[in-house]
Amino acid sequence: MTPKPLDYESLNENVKKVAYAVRGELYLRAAELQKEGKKIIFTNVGNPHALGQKPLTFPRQVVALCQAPFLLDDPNVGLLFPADAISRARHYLSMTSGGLGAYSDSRGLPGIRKEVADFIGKRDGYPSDPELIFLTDGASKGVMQILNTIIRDENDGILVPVPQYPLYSATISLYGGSLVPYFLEEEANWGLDFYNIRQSVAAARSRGITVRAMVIINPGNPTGQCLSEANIRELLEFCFQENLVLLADEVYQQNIYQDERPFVSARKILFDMGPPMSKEVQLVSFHTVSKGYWGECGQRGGYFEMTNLPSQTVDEIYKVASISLSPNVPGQIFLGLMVNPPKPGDISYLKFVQESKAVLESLRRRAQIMTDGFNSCRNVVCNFTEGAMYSFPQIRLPPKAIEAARKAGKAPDVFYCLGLLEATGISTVPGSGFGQKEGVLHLRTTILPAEEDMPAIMASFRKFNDEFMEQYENCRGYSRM
Ligand code: DCS
Repeated sequence: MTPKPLDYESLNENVKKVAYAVRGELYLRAAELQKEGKKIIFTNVGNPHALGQKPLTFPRQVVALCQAPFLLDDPNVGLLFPADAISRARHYLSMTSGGLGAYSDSRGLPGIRKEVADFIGKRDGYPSDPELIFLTDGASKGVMQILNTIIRDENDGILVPVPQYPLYSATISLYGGSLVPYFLEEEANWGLDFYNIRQSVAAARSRGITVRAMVIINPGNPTGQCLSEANIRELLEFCFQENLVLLADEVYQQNIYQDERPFVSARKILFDMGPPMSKEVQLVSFHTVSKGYWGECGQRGGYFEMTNLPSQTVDEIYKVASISLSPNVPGQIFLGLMVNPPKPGDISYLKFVQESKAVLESLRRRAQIMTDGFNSCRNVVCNFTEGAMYSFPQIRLPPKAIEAARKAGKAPDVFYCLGLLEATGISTVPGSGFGQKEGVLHLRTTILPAEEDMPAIMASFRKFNDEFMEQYENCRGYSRM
């Protein structure tokens, strides 16, 4: 019988090929266990509010007023909302043509794109052009749109760090391109090794792949490293020499937990380098309201900024964005608030600073508790989470555990993570979901559980790990060569 168009066997093969581990087998099992009444600690997704982080007051006040503009006409509005929230809500509403219920321009509201440009200009010390900034439903949609614009067929290659956040591998599969991996060096704190990157490019070229773009995630997901300025400079030189567009995923730019390497954008370093590079290297940078001390994942606000792209290309990207009509408008307002928060002297300033600092300082302490906790466990080693929201410990499994996994028909890291989930309710993502060197096993957890729950979570992890190692350990050594 001829299959129908939406029968599984006749689907687009690219759709079937997509793998996205953050909501994969482990997540599905965790959801099942939760339904059966087991308490699950969802550390598989960087979703801060789901783990109890409270929203910042000021942005929610502004968006509440934008959503319910009749409150602005209520004589008691001043009793419920501070004057700066009221005036900011009026400011954003005046940018729309009909409030939050109306589509905006497909690139986003011009007034908010201007606020983003001001933020970038101030951050980098080089002015930014709002015409080259597009607002998106979270950074994901921007990344997908740019990859779609770059990938022509399976011979187009995208250099992606390994381990990587699977948005990249999944989207490259979906659009039918080729992922060209470059390994981050765990022993060098997940830094870049250009010898190895050049080898990856040469190997891809020998297979007939045209390498067209390079992705960096800084600070890293799942690896948590903050790249040094020197590393980024070298990376930009590499893109210049090899004619690659750099896709700079900088969504964790506020999440920094060490003082030696503050966040510096790829764009700033590119402009610092001056011509010819500053005029030649094509760069697209991504940011979001989902991370930082905002953690407003559900609002779906993000942007990308394009540097050195010709106007004809920008027009094509605009045309494709127009197919979806408009990014969601409340998300755009969150983005406006993120790039233009209360200033010293504003009524809401002190409260805003207090709330945002408390989130970041707690994340910094949690990063330390987690790293120390993992490093105190048998057969576990873990680099310090310098930034972002994750810990990515290496788990050295005894050969007997690997054998048991093989018998169970599971990858060894999946086997370990499933055991952890069943025993403790801690829902993690196996390292294989992000890519890892052959025979070296990891898991990823977020550092997001509430600080007061952290010691108990780490104790429960340690207990599981001790028992697991006890069960499978023998004298023949570990999985790592
Ligand atoms: N880029 C990176 C590196 C990310 O980690 C994420 C989300 C995104 C982009 C997309 O974010 P938004 O679309 O929400 O802006 N990180 C996922 C993760 O690893 N866990 O949770 C979400």
